[in-house]
Amino acid sequence: MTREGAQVERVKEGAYFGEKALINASPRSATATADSYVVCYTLGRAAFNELLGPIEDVWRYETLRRVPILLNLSEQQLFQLARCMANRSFEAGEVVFRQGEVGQEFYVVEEGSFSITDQEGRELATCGHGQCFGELALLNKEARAATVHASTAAKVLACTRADFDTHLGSLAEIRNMWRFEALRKVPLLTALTSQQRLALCTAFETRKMSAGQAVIRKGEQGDTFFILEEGTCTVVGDEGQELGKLGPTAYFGERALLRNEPRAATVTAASDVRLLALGRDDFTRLLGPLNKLLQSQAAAYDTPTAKIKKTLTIDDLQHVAVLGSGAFGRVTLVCYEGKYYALKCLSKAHVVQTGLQEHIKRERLLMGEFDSPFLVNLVSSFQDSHSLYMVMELVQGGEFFTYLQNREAPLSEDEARFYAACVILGLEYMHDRGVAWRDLKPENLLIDTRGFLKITDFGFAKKIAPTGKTYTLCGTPEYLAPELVTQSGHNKGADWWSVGVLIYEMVAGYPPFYQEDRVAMFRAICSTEFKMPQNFSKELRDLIKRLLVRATSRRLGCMAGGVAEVKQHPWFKGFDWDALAQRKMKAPYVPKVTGPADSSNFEVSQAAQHARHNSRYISTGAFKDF
Ligand code: ISQ
Repeated sequence: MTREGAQVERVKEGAYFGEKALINASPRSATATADSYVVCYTLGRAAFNELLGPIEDVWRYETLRRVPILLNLSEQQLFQLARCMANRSFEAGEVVFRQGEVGQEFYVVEEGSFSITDQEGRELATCGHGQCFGELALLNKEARAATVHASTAAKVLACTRADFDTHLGSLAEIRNMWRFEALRKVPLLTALTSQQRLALCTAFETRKMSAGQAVIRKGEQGDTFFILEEGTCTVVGDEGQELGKLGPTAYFGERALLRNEPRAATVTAASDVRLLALGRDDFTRLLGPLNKLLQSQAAAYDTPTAKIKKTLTIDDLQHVAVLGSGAFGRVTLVCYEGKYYALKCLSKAHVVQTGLQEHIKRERLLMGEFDSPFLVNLVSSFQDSHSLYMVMELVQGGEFFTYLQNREAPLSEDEARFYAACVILGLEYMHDRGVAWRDLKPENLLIDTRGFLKITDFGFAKKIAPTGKTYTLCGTPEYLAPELVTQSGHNKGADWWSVGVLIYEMVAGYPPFYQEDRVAMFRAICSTEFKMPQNFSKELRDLIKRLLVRATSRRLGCMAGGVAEVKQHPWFKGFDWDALAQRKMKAPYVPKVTGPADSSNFEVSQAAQHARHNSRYISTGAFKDF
């Protein structure tokens, strides 16, 4: 497809085009030229209307069908909504509504993007195709909480409060539907059935708190369990020091309920927050099925991965063994108060020389926010005049890279599915928090003592607004997405490309675009078709074909269904995602670990490690000549 001679898109088998001119009754906005012999099916307006109804309604229905918060609506409700929604256009810069105004409409973005800002003009979020805004004022019968303006020329579908009520039932019901969707994202609740989650929606009460207010106080008797819906909270220690940050979907307060103990910590609102609160009776009644899980997680607070509260110095840690050394530091196994950890040590001089200050700062900040069984968690951090230190939970099974290298044959599809699923849950956790990882490769995956994978190394991870793009070149050549190679802007979608490369490599034994010559490899990533090995199943071929899609708008994981599109792909049919999330699954390989100080799975020659990391690592700004 070209516009004024420049290519705007390449359309392949299965794609459609030409709908815009039909919907808008406008001239064609681009020229479509066949690159090769092609066969197209065509449908005129009259036939379309006769068979499917007015194209405008069908088109709106198609947009609404992909809006996450409307996923629970029936087809009929969606069609009704599609019929009553009005098309609106906005010029770049035009304000849709301002903070404090009374809200009467909600909007679904069809084209372009919008910026959501606070009173001081700070951007809180952006909103693009398939996303919606303005619903909160309708749901909560409140004034608009922020100002929204179009950041590009944009089109939306708008729906009034009256239409909402008429076609979708009471707002209370919708609010629960919204909440039902939001609760799906809370990792703790993945084990609940939809029925149980629905019951929770009605039992939760919304509480709002202002920045600085204490939500729970250490020592108090606790009768409420909280899930953070919006904003951030800080866990505060005895001397007022920050022990951790909590973001949306984080929960707290369960320990006092489970153990009938006073609150173990103080949690204060770091920003204005909206919380879901559940009283003791409802907690026992509705979260009964999670009791075991909650008990074990509460117990886990006391295990080695619990944050170390004291500010450490290097002298507090006893050196045990070297686990690895990379381009800008080394990781050692250390002991502190009888427990074992991995210590990452980075030379300040080296960090400054290589200009990686920002990367390291970002890694430390993000790791401080993260807490997931599929990520290597940060326990403490400190610095001295020479070095920066990060104390992490110890993962003893070695690098996944070493495991793959030492095998005599590639993985079976069942084995690869397990490892891919661990990575997908780790990515889901990061993406839910607005973070793109951008450094997926087998070297950055560690095997824990039970055989599950954990993601490590967050130096390239970055917070990206949902529709935002970023342009830093980073990652490993074999795993680079084409939009990274061409530096045309990338977001979380680049991670889904890398998942495709990883799955391919696990089952084939080599990555899909591998070439000795790097420039040739980059060219291949951007332009060449790849071959699918004979032994790949039909489902695997389809999955890879959908992940290794050059256009991010059509790549699996990047569309409106998000990670669910990947998890629900036929290759994962029958895979028990809940069991994996709760780590109740048997791993295909369980490493040999003889005790808490055993470092033998990391015993790879140091020279080999150096060479490998150096060859795979690309620093910012390389390839200026490419
Ligand atoms: C072991 N455990 C946790 C993190 C690590 C990072 C690098 C190498 C080994 C590790």
